[in-house]
Amino acid sequence: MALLTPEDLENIRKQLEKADTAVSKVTGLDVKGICKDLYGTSPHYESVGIVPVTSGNGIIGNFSASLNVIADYFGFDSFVTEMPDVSGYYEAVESGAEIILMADDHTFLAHNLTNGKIANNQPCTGIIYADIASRYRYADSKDVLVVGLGKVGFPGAEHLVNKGFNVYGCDPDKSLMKKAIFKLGITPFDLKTPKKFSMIFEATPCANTIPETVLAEKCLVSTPGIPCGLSGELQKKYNVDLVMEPLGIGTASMLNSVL
Ligand code: NAD
Ligand code: 2YG
Ligand code: MG
Repeated sequence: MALLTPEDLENIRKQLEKADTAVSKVTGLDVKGICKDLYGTSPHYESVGIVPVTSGNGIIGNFSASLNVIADYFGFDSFVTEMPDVSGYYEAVESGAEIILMADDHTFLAHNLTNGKIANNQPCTGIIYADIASRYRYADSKDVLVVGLGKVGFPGAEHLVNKGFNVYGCDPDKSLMKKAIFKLGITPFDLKTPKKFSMIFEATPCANTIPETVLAEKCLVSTPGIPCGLSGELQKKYNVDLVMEPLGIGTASMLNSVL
């Protein structure tokens, strides 16, 4: 799995504000409003304990500090423990955390200790970015393209199917394609087909995954993928509205889903 870098997370508050403004502009709701609609929840300063984790590739600079900024931005009352790992977990619980937020190289979770609910970042990220795509104000049909059907993309595609959209999907991984076709009923899409979309949800770890042929003039690309799958050149040429941000939107989705 591609891991975040400290550089990805520089000025996270600014990145988040910019993305939140973009979400409001293209959907009419900010990220908080979308979470409320998705999960029926609103934060009321619940205490969130953020535990740094040293296993595997270890601590990512700016990761815990960014989660602290993000949780506060969305209306939680968060803190980062001084100790990492098991000692940090103990410290968080002893300090009154209601929700634990922590990640190793494979799993980034939110666990609400008061109601037992637990969330995984990948599906929560897929669901909220797909939801944002589906709310595009200037959409000209119910067709939505999903590029990448992995751990983030698949649950996003599932969410779009459940919402009644016509979901077209692609992934070079044949077994994932099969699963999406048979379990979700998506329409397989070859990126070389000249069909234009006004809503695109992209969830791959690759650059330049979105070719010119699928971009309608004035469309939305909603993508958690790092690096961005849409080139700056194509964004300009097709007047594309872009929602992308490295950590905050997915974290908001996780935290709200466990309230
Ligand atoms: P994954 O490896 O499970 O899935 C990625 C999928 O993309 C794979 O199935 C792969 O075959 C497919 N893919 C690669 N190139 C493609 C192409 N050209 N066209 C179509 N499909 C292609 O990864 P994941 O866990 O789903 O994560 C996807 C991306 O989202 C990563 O960059 C990850 O770092 C990022 N992510 C971001 C956030 C956030 O908050 N912004 C949160 C979680 C994950
Ligand atoms: O506590 C720490 O600093 C580290 N153990 C955090 C490790 C996080 C690893 N995960 C990732 O980099 C991401 N792929 C998942 C985070 C979701 C936002 N992109
Ligand atoms: Mg995010």
